[in-house]
Amino acid sequence: MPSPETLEQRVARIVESTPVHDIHTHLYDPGFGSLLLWGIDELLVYHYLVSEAFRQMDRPFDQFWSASRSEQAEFVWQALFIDHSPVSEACRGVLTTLQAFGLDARKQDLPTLRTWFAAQQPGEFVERVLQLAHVQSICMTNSPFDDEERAFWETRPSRDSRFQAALRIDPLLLAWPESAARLRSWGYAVGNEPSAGTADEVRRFLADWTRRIRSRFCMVSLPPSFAYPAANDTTWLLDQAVLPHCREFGQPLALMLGVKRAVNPQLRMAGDGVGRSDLTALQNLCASHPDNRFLATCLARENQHELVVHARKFRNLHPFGCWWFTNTPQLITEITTMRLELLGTSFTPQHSDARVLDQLIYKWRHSRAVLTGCLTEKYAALAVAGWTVTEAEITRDVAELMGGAFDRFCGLPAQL
Ligand code: HDL
Ligand code: ZN
Repeated sequence: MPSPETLEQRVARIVESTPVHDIHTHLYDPGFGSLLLWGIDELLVYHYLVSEAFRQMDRPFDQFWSASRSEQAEFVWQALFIDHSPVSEACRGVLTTLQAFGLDARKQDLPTLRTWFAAQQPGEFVERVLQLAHVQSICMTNSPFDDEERAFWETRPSRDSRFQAALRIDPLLLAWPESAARLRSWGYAVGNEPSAGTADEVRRFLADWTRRIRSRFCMVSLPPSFAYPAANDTTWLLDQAVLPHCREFGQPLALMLGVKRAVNPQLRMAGDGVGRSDLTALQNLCASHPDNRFLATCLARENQHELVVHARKFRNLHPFGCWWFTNTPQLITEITTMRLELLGTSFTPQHSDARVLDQLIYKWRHSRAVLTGCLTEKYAALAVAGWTVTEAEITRDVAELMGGAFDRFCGLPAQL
C-alpha cells in the first residue's frame, strides 16, 4: 500500500505538471532561423558563464573574443567545469539541461556532446525542449532598433503562435534624439524637440510595430538613475507617446529597473551591472497614470521589498520575475516568499530570460523547485490555521502564478 502523498509531493506534482507562460526571454520564433540559439556551445558561451569564466582565467579579453565560438566554449568548460566545481547557478543549469537530455557530462567530453547536439533536428529539438521544460508559450524580446532582427520582420516570417512578441523600446526612451534620426530614416516625421506632431509620429511608429509583430506589451530596461517625472526626453516620450499608445492598444508597459549597462565593456554582453533604483519613479508612474498598467521587475535585491509594497498600493502594478542577478535559488526563495506574504498570488514569480533555447529546461526546473518549496510552506501554515487547501485550489493558484495572473493583467492577446 503506497504511503499517502505528502503536501510537498502534491504541490511538486502540480507545479511540475502546470505548463508555464514564460513572459520574458531573448529567444526567437524558430522561423527566425539563426537568431534562435541552441546547443552546447551556445549554452557554454552564455554571458553569465563568460563573466564567471574570466574570473578563473588569466586569458586576455581580446584573445577570448577573437577565438571561435567552440574555442570560447572550450575555455569556459575548462575553467568552470574541469578546473573548478561548477557550483554557480549558471553552471548547474548547463548540467541540469544535459542531464534532461540523458547526457552524462562526467563521461561525455565536449566533442562527444557536440556530436549529439549536431545530430538533433532543429524542429524536433524545439518541440523536445518545450516539452521537457513544460513551457506552453514564451514572450520574445523584439527590438525594431536591432538591424538583424528588423530585417527578419521585413520578410513577414510565418509565426509559431507559441512565440509571442514584446516590443522592446530602450533606444526610443533612453537615446533620444539619436533614435529620432532612426525613426526619420524609417519614414516617421519626428523632430528632435517635443511637439504634438512628433508625439503623433512616435505613436504611429509604436502602432505600426505593435501590429507588425503582434506584440503583447511594450518593454524597456532602465538605469538606476531613472527618475519620473523629470525634465527630459524620457518623461516627455512616456507621457505624450508611449503611455497613450499602451492605453490605445490596451497593453501594459513592462519596466525592468536597475541595470547599469557596460560597467565593464571588455566583457561585452556580460559587462552590465546592477544599481539600486529610486522606486519613487515607479510610484509616480502608477499614481499619475491610473489607466495604464505596469509590469515591473527590479535587478537590485535592495529594491525587492519596496517593489512589493508599491504593488500593494497600486493594483495597476504587477511585479514579475527574479531578474538576472536575482535568479538564484537563495534570492528566488527570498523574493517569492516576500511576494506571497504581501501580495498573495497576484504576481508572476518568474521569467527565464533565456537566450539559448535549451536553457528553458534548467531555468524552469530550478525555479519550479523553489516555487514548490515556497508554496508548500505557505499551504502548511494555512493548514495550521485550520485552512487545508484542496487539490483544485492548489491547481488554480499554480496556474495563476505560471502565467494566468499575467494573462489577466495583460488582457488576452490582442487580435491585432
Ligand atoms: O535587458 C534585459 O532584458 C536583460 O535581461 C539583458 O538582456 C541581460 O543581458 C540578460 O540576458 N539577463 O538575463
Ligand atoms: Zn532580458
